[in-house]
Amino acid sequence: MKSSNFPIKFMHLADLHLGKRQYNIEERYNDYFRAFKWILSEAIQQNLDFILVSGDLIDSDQGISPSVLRDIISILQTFKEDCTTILKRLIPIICIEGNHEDPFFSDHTWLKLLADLELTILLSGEYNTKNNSLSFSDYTLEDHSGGRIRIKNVNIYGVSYFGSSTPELFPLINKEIKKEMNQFNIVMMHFGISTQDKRKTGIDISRSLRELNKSVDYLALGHFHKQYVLPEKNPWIFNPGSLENNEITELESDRGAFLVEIYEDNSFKVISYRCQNGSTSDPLSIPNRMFFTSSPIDISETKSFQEAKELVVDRLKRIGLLPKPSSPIPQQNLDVPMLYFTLGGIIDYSQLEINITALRERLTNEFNILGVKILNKILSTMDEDVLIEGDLTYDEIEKQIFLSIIENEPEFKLNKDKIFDLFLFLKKKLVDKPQFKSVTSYLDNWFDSNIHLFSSDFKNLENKRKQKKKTEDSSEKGKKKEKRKIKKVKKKTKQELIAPKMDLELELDATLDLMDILDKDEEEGKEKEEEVEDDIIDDGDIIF
Ligand SMILES: [Mn+2]
Repeated sequence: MKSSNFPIKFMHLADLHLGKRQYNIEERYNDYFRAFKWILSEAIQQNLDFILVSGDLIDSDQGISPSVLRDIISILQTFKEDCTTILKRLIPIICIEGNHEDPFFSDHTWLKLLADLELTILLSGEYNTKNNSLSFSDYTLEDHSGGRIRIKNVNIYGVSYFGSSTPELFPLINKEIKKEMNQFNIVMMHFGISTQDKRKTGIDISRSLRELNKSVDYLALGHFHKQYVLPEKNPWIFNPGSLENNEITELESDRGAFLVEIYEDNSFKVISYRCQNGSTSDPLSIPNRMFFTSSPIDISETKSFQEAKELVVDRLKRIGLLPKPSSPIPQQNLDVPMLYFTLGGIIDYSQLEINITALRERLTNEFNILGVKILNKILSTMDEDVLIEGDLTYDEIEKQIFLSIIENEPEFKLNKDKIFDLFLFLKKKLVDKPQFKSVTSYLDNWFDSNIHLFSSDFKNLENKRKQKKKTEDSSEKGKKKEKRKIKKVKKKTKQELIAPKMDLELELDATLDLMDILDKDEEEGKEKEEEVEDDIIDDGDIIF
């Protein structure tokens, strides 16, 4: 081996969530692409050998539109062209599927499409249900699939998202991957380590996970949106964190990317890049959109909402939010901040006077901001049935409401945790762009595998429903009937194709997916949360 091969250099990224349009603001959509672009130009400057993306390259949870796909293709295409012009070679972008790429619900994902277009390489070790094994075939350009690729002295293995069944894979990976002389083994996976984020469901560091280190030099993780490296001594587990801020809590922790150099003796060095709140010229900082936050603003003392608006403006001025300049600063400038705060207090006038839209307009006119997200937690002495006690978060309120519905149903009450998870899942799948097909098949499968939880009365009901569905299907006449038959056959074939993955999914409590809903941006898209919160306060009632 020529020594000029070393060091081998790569960058490890995860959770880019391209396509996300946070708070439904156009420039926030662009921000995720901007962060990726920054990385790609750094990749060329650093003369990398390859780039790893450990899941959630695309935020396709609710499906993506043609224009999002066009933008993703375009950024990858441009990168390819730039590499060819500047480096006279390509820097492969190696991906795995994360939970946001929805590998469970389709047999052809957006990532697979990008791989087919040879814009990325998609690795996925194949899980075999029959003999409970995981195999890594070499990636081929003929069918753009495989579980393993070799670049110089590095073997890269990819495993797509497996939710809470992930620990079952560790022994299987251990069996498959061998440590060979002068070879560096990387495994890409999409899961979080439980100790690293208390708000999310993670995987414990078990003995079988630790054993991986015998054959794996670098475990390239994604999923949790914060940066961490484990263990402290001789680390081999790496999670770079998200590349842009996906939710307000992400401001609390480091996020970014890793630059890794592998040397001839198989030792390696990791350099950490950190995302910055606003523009920066630090070479190891990735510029992100500036977020300007304030501690909760209490309007208890105000006599009208008009007065409250002025109090808010005054308060924000005092804590340093810049007024609108005479000549506007372009919104592409990352220092034009996104404003985020909670409005609280107990007012003596009616909730009906509260007009968040008017307040938002007032602030947008007054200050140099990209947009504003206001959490409305105002209570009024005029409204009698105040539902909210104490300082509950949106998630807690949602949980209370779901549980109160569930506890009203004796059948559900016995298994309220499972039903609660199901509710969250359904909510996630039904808001924004409902995916009815996947919801119905998920529900059918859910009941099939959870029917033991219910009483015999309920089982009978469910059987009757299925019978009815069958009879309805068979009573359809002529062409319709034929069409349906064909559809059913197609569906069945499709189900068989995705069956192994579905089986795994169904065994788990779906918590990993569900946690994502809880953490999902409250205002994403159509400011649902605000409406919901307003509903609670206005009517003491809420309907999803
Ligand atoms: Mn993610």
